[in-house]
Amino acid sequence: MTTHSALAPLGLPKRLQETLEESSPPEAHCMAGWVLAQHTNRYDVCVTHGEAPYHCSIKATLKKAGITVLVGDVVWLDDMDTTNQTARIVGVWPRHSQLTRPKMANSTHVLVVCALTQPEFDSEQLNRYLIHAAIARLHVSIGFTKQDLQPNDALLKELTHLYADKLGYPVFSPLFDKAETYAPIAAACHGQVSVLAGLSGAGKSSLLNRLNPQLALEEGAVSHKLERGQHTTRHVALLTVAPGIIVADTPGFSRATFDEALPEAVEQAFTEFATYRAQCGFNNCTHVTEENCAVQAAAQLGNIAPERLAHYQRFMEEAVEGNRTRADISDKSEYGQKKVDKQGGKQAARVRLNENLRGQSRRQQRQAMSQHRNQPVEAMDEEDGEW
Ligand SMILES: Nc1nc2c(ncn2[C@@H]2O[C@H](COP(=O)(O)OP(=O)(O)OP(=O)(O)O)[C@@H](O)[C@H]2O)c(=O)[nH]1
Ligand SMILES: [Mg+2]
Ligand SMILES: [Zn+2]
Repeated sequence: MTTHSALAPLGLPKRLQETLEESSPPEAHCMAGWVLAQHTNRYDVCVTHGEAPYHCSIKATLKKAGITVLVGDVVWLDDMDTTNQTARIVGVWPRHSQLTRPKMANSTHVLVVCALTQPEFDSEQLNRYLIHAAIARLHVSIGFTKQDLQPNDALLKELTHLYADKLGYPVFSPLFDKAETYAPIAAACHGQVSVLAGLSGAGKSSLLNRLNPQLALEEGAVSHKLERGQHTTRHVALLTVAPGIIVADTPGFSRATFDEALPEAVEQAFTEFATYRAQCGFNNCTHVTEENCAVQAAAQLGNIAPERLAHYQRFMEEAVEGNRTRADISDKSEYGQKKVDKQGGKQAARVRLNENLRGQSRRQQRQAMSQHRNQPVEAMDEEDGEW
């Protein structure tokens, strides 16, 4: 048995499995493991499918170098103590994907869980999760929960029309008391490494409990007064829900901003703009204040949902502002400003991106590149306080 073949039955994403098979450990005795859960500075790492995970710390030099470990990472383990089931993470494999909201490495699919009520339906939050997933280039589906608590189904119809019929997302709306209505969600998650995203109280853990009651994940009541969940799930954890169905339950969160995203990545993630952007007056139009903007015109005619355009403009503002304030961006002054060219004509805001790295934030790009070269990277913020 090789150091990593024991992980195969776990269901690692295929591309990651292939990378592992081509790789060799830093020391011959190191074992590969998959990070299943994070508890502040401790990680549960699975080395052999079906066996208890190792409780792991991170090697100090990795920490010093600012290398982060996320749930979903494949890591090299050293100092394995089989009596106490502990080990030390001494290396992290380059990620095939990285989602910042929620934080997760190597997932392939995001299931956005969105309540129609309790907590109150919030289309901006929904779009925030969808756009974050699109920027990370992951498959995305939407699960609308609590339709049994919603007195009429007009909202669900309207949402299905927009998100499924017009935007093409797989949309699920299971009935809480009918377990069989959750089967299409199981089918969508099969063969993927999925991660749930949604507000606290949206019904993420309950959805997994419906898929497999044996998981017995804790569910929290939604406060009627505040219409808010109680942050019942505290940590990201990868769970085998059924054979071939691996899903990360995550803590609910609302602060899914775009200050770390690249403006062009935000623009590209609104796929409904694709038909129109070529007809904009400026070939680098940002669809915010420019004249002769075909995207804004399409929204006025109702061909693009006006609310989606409004959300796009808000997200774009966050991305532009985030880029502007980052010291390491040389062309920051070009974002979000109208420029005048040599002939005196107006030119729209310029948004530049390295084609190969489009879709990732600069920090993610640096981390990915540095990990490939085994070089230190800038530490990522620890945002655990939010959860
Ligand atoms: N009636 C009804 N209740 C639901 C539905 N989905 C979830 N709930 C309830 O909503 C509450 C919150 O559900 P959770 O699964 O804990 O929500 P969560 O998204 O995991 O929340 P956090 O862990 O705080 O992020 C629980 O009391 C669930 O039983 C649904 O479709 N219908
Ligand atoms: Mg939960
Ligand atoms: Zn435009």
